[in-house]
Amino acid sequence: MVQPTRDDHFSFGLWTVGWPAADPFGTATRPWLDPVESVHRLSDLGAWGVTFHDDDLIPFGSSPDERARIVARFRAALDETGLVVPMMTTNTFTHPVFKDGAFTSNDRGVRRFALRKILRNLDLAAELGASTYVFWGGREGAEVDSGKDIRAALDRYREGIDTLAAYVKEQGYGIRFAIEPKPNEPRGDILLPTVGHALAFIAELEHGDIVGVNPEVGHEQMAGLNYSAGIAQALWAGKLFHLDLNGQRGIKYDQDLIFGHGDLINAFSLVDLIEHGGVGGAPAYDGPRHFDYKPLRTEDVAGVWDSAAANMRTYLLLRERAAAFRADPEVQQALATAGVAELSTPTLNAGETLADLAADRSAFEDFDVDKAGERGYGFGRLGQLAVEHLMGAR
Ligand code: 3MF
Ligand code: MG
Ligand code: MG
Ligand code: MG
Repeated sequence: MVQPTRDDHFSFGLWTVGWPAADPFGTATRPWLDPVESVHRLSDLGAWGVTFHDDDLIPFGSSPDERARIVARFRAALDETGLVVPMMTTNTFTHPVFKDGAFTSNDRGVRRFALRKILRNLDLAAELGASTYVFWGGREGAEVDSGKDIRAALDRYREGIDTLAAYVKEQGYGIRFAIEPKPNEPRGDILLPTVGHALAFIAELEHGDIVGVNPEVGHEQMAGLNYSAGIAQALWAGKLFHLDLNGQRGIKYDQDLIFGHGDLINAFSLVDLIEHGGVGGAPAYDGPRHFDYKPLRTEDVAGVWDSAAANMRTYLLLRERAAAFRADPEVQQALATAGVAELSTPTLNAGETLADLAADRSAFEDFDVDKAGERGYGFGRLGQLAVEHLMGAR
């Protein structure tokens, strides 16, 4: 039951297990990891997919010949293992050329170069069968308010995304875009800092129909927000195209811990939501369960694979715990006491007008506000039941 299988749709970024663990204060603690080895190891662990930035696979500046050779070798590993590439993305943050952004660099030449870099990788994404293309704009932002015209930056962001989305439609690639919000790091302030900002931006796009979000646990929590609530709003908007699972402990730098190694209660509610939040308790999200974490800098190569397995194991354990929570009659009783299902009933009756409501004495004149104000919702009891299931105490 806690053994991952392909049906679980677990995927990992090449940059996660492949992180050599250089940080702003120290050099790498682990050797370069061959992406082909990552494909084999992830497959052996029961993962289903692998994702990557162009430069994770093909070093920046490779010649066309080198690029073709690297891609052919990678593709052979995919064929051998059966691993799929559900998502791809572009590195528009490492090279110094992107230090002021890609879509939103003040330097127009940089913006044009970025479009070309993304375009080339989009063609590869289509070739490899990726269905989602992620945009994380880590350098799209500023530290000095007067140095960036935010409205012009958003115009250029929109221009970039719309231009590429139109291209994907013309080519018939069937790829959807997913914007990954993050409040800060590496820029002091990043554009589209939260799920809410990204959804508002998407509403302004010409080709917003194929653009959704890729929310990351740690990124929302860095902004002090509730990740599973953000995921619920993305689902409500029909925009949850992908997600990045990991762990974060509070409002600080982006920790990229193993999934669950942060706010475990929120990880539980997230798994409960995506596995049981659909109609009749069906999954609310059927896309990849994608991990964007970093093996701790203290780990050796064996620790890398232990931590990769840990992400999947934690997810599966939470899925088991969430199923037990849903099946528990006491939980069902607590949900009823809290009136959770009642919120799905529209506030007005079918066909009822505001005039009808105004004429309904039971809604106002005869409504017992004191009694309604005395009601206990029992949310605390419900929360405790969740914690007890999470702890394996029930
Ligand atoms: C940074 C991230 C990114 C994105 C990736 C897009 C390097 O905090 O989370 O990882 O996830 O660029 O998929
Ligand atoms: Mg991140
Ligand atoms: Mg992170
Ligand atoms: Mg991420």
